[in-house]
Amino acid sequence: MRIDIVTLFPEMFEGFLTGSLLGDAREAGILDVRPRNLRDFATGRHRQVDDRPFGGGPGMLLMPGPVVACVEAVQSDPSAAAPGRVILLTPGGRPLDQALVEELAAEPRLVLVCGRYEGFDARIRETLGAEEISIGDYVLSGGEPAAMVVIDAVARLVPGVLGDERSARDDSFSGAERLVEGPQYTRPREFRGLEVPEVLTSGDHRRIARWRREQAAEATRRRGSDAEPRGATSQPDTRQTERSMP
Ligand code: 6GU
Repeated sequence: MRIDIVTLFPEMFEGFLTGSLLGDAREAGILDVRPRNLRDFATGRHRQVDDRPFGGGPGMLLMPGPVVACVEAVQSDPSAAAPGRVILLTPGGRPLDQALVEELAAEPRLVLVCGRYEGFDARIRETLGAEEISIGDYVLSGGEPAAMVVIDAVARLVPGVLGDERSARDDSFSGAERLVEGPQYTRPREFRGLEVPEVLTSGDHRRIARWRREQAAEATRRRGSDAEPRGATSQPDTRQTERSMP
């Protein structure tokens, strides 16, 4: 899988991409992740990439010229087979969930564009046929941490990236049931007076499987069923229904 990242801060990705999971996958040739510096596509004496919004308002917007030029340069790289699915990371985008992560993991190539300032000129999305993704209802100062979240979640579903394929399949939120995982324990058997539940050390695999299913169902109920936000079923919903994010 190939992932290109368009960003004003390529150095933010250095530690992330050389860390254990992604570093190993890149070395093994399973994942090819390439940050590209948007500033290289700025024009003019001041290497400008952002400007004030027409009509007034706070902050600065990424200009269409440099972003479109950078994405088009990245897409025309003959070493990549597909042009890639172009994704703008912005708080007003489609919320990321595991179903979307699974969809993205099936793509041969992604181009992730990190926003800065107040966002993107609207013609960027139009020109590139891009989609927009958000990682949650809060505002980050830039799309870079969101791109890392997307890459982490997607990469671990790419075959060969995780050592043990079963661990991705058994995760919370994967598969049809969307159960939250129940509690798990490792050594020691007793920690500060807290014992590992007897069933887990019993060696009775049917009992263990049943206990785990019950615990997962209970954890799912406590969280607010079906992977809804915490408390969504136990309290009247007073959150705003309109997305009021920038
Ligand atoms: Cl993708 N970008 C920014 N700037 N803030 C966010 C976000 C993205 N997702 C949630 N908040």
